[in-house]
Amino acid sequence: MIRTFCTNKFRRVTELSGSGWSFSPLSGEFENKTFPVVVPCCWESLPQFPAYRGVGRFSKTFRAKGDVRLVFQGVSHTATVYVDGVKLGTHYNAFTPFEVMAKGLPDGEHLLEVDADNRFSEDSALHIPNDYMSYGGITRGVQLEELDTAYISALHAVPSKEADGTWGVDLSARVVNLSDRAFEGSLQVGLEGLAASAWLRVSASAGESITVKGRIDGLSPKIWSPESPALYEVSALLSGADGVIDDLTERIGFREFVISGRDLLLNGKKLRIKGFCRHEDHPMFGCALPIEAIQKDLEIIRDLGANAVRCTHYPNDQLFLDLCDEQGILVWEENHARGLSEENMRNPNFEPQAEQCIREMINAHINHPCILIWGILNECASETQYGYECYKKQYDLIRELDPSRPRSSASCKFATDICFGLPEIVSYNLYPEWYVEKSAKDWVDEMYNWVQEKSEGSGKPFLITEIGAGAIYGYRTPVKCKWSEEYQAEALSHQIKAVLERDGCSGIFIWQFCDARISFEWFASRPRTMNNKGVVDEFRRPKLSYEVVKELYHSYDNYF
Ligand code: ADA
Repeated sequence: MIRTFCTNKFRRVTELSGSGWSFSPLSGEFENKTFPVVVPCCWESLPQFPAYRGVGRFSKTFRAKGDVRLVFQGVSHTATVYVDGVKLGTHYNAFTPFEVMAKGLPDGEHLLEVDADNRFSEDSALHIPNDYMSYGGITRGVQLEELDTAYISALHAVPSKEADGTWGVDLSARVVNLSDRAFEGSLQVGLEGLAASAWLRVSASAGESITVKGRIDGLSPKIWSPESPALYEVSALLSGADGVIDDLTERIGFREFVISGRDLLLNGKKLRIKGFCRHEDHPMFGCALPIEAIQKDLEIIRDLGANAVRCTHYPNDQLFLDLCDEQGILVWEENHARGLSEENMRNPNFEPQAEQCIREMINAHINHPCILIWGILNECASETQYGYECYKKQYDLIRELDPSRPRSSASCKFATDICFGLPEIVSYNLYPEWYVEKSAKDWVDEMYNWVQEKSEGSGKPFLITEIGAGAIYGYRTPVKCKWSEEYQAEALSHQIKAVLERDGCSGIFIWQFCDARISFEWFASRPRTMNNKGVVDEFRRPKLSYEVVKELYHSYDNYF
């Protein structure tokens, strides 16, 4: 499963996720031995490869003919794709989708081979030993598309509210002409259930990709909100001289998310964010969670009284975002980065890889109404001038690609951060009563006041994007010392109250939803080679803090 709804009724699409794949490591004890696997697959979830760092080859045969597009939702972390032994393309970063084209395939059976590489090196500026795991494998869905002479490679539909209370949708479609002749045609874009459509002319020279834009106005749709997440399908039909040759359906929601002084207004109401930071991580699946496992996480998150999830620290699977759209769960999504120093950011691969991630994230996810905020560069070098230049470039890129959403970045640079003048929202990761021996109230107040009195973030909406404490599941002691479940429950109680009672603070994301695996090459002092700050453990077993968080979160409304 790639999406939770049907994206193509005309285009010939075959899902390649599922069985029929074989996996073979290209080095180590089992070199070139083959293992039957189901894709998506992290090889670390296979009994023989819990800690394999290297290149693994996934192979599968398929039947098709003509111009074939292979779309990968995620390969971790560097992919090289071959069809019938011919290299078609490569891609860096586990967390964004990419495609390769096999042109002019003869009718019949073909061999697809995908080499996934999860090694660390200077070539990889974002996947580095870290407080999360860089897995290996084809970690999200794969689909094969047999295309006609031209196709719609992206369809963006961004709603906006007019002064008179009606709504419009800005349309932008990318059309690729695969043929060696000019393409003349049209794009019919319809909004299901709203009896509205637009007709756009398409004219592309041989082999050209073009973007056509349009707008539909005067709409009176149902509004998307956490309480009532109304969704609408936007369907585009591409026609040439001989009729329809391609189609693509996307899904949107009509909601207004704006900033008013220090406040975040969702559909005109002052929003209170009560969230969790969540890694895509599971002991049975690695980062390749099936939709059933994702849904279980969302059911627990809703049971805890949360209304939001921060995708830490990378773009998430479309399936997760589709479910959040359908269930009214608010999302902060961010590009891939965690804790990069200025030295890390000076890796010549850093800026191109970080900017590619932003482009691919926004191109793939711009239509999701659940995404309220675009984040960048979690806890990177926002205290240095070099870091400031990188932050500015990335904020500017987000503004260019999607002017409809506010931007922010989770900082741990406390009173040395020099980047708060750049984003619309100021965000801090604070760990009072864990890393910082101060009371939650004192530390939250101290940083809030510093921002208002000494930074360029004064008067902007203020979020706590991480706060929490560690607990080893099952470690209980009347001593209530750190790592005990009792200590975590007490610390979170202080932290949640300190944040949600802080005047001027618009919300909180607890670090973190569940315990998650870390790179074994990283922080040796992490017990169990895990980040143990989950409110549930990696198997989603609740810790003592679960009921404390649940009672507190439910006691605060979604709106001030
Ligand atoms: C940082 C970081 C998180 C996690 C957390 C922790 O805030 O952003 O990824 O590492 O610290 O558990 O210490």
